[in-house]
Amino acid sequence: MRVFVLTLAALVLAASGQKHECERPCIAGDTRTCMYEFNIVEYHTLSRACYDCPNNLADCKREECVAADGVSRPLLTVNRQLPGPAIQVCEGDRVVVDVHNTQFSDTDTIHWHGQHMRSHQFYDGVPFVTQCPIMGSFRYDFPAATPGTHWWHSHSGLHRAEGVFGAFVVRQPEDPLLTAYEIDSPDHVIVLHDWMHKSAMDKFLGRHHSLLDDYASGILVNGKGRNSAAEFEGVKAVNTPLEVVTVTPGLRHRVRLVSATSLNCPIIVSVDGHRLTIVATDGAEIIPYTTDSLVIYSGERFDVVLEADQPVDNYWIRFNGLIDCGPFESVQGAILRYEGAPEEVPTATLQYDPTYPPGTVVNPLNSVDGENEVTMADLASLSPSTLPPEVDRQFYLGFDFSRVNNSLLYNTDLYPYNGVSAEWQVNTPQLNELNFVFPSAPPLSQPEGAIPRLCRYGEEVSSYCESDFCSCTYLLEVALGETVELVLVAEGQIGDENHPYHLHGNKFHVVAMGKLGSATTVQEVMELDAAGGITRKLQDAVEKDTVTIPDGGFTVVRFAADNPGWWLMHCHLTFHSEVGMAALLHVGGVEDLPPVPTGFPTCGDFMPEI
Ligand SMILES: *[C@@H]1O[C@H](CO)[C@@H](O)[C@H](O)[C@H]1NC(C)=O
Ligand SMILES: [Cu+2]
Repeated sequence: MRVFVLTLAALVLAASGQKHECERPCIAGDTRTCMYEFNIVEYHTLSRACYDCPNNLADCKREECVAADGVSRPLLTVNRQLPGPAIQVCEGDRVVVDVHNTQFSDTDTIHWHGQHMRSHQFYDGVPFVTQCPIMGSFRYDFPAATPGTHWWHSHSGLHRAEGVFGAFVVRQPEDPLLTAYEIDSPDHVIVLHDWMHKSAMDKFLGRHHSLLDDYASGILVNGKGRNSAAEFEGVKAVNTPLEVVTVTPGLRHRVRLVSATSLNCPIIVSVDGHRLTIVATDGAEIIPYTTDSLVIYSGERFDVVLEADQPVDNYWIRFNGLIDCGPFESVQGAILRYEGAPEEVPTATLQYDPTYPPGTVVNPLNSVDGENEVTMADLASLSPSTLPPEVDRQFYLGFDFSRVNNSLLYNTDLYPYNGVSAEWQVNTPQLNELNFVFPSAPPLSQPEGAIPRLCRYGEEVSSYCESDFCSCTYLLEVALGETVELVLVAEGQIGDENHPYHLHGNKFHVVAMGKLGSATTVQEVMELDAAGGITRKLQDAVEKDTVTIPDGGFTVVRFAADNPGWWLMHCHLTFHSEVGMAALLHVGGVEDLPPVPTGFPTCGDFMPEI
């Protein structure tokens, strides 16, 4: 069995042309140093690299041609690719990525979403938290320690939304899921992205100054797809290439899904004529669960096994977007092509459908106990675990929009929130009624520097408020080794939005998920909890690093804070996290950390006395 798998994987590798030497079948004892060059470059879709694309489809597939969905727009890329280069390595490999920033005036950092950077805290890639933003070049150097399906992305401003992201897969020589599939091809990694037909900065500023919506114009699958918003835009969609996933009849294939969405675009994933067996999420194995569809939120990953047990043909893999992907009916298709099927598009129609396909749905949007609905708190981890009944520390974190005089948007003297008409009022995403501000120097690598606007969980913050708008570097402090529980509440007082929560440096167990109504408050959830109304799943709870919080409800997560450092936690929607729906988890002290690497760049304010 084992030999069979390796041979197949080797064949797949050979068939797909030039690959990085580290993209290989994993064998115990064979660990390597894997080097990558990431040039961050400002770029454009349909550039001269595309020659006569989209008129000539073959031209769209040329190297450095970013065809996307055939709409012309500026973007930011790594190596003129969308998505950027995939890193596919084996557990224990040393990953060295040289990031060269060639932007005219912007800086960058890259976060390795899913790697916990244990003993390599300095490479987590959060500007002003773990490092200074990169001006020139920076070498990331860390072991591929957490196996599974992960991804990397820019953590600076809106750069992820502009195109700086890619897959990061860590395979294992002894895969605990080995009996669940026959094929695990590097080509079966699917990175999903919501796509705008303007630069993300245009959209962000337009939205924040009430001049534009914040809706997506479509979904791309590994950077490919057709323009599903053409009708809304009054144009004719051009013919751009679709992603093709080729499968071998009769075999089971491990397909790795990554959501790199930036707006709030939960995506329903389903495959015509096939069910999906979920075997892992965010790199952690689960007891396989077979479903008809699943919903994937920004930052999440799902590994699914797809059995090619249907007649040889072409089938749609469907991606239907919700919330911000709803108004312009964002739908995308990839072709599931059986070997031997004609090189054609499936005959079934592909049109937007925001309802779940018949049968079960895993990870449904803003619902926890509907019929045929299975949440992350319902599934079970493949590796058994029993959590202690008590925790050392508990934090309540409320996510919501607030009607406040956010100083980025309003001027209390000239145009306060309540002084403009309703259509000019925009609400501010906040965490515990605060907006997170980054320190001016990274506390991890410059521990001697003070954090100017530091505020701690549970402490008075009024000194950081102007009018009704409060902003500070919000800190949750825990001692090394303490067990922590986070009660994440999506209050939902305004709108019907969920928030995908992401914690750096750790996985957590999803021990409860619930919904109180279309809106709730932290207070209400606390009372429910005090009355014994929130049962924790302490046995075999699924481990994740990104999880949705249902609107008007809560998600409870637990973990052992055994990784010292400064870890950002935030809503994974770019437009929310970038205005401060975030906080910092500080675990342990400076004595628990490795020494700052020699020559590590420094930064900070320059404000001499006068
Ligand atoms: C905003 O500022 C104005 C002017 O100071 C004040 O009247 C108002 O209460 C504040 N808050 C909101 C939500 O408008
Ligand atoms: Cu959010």
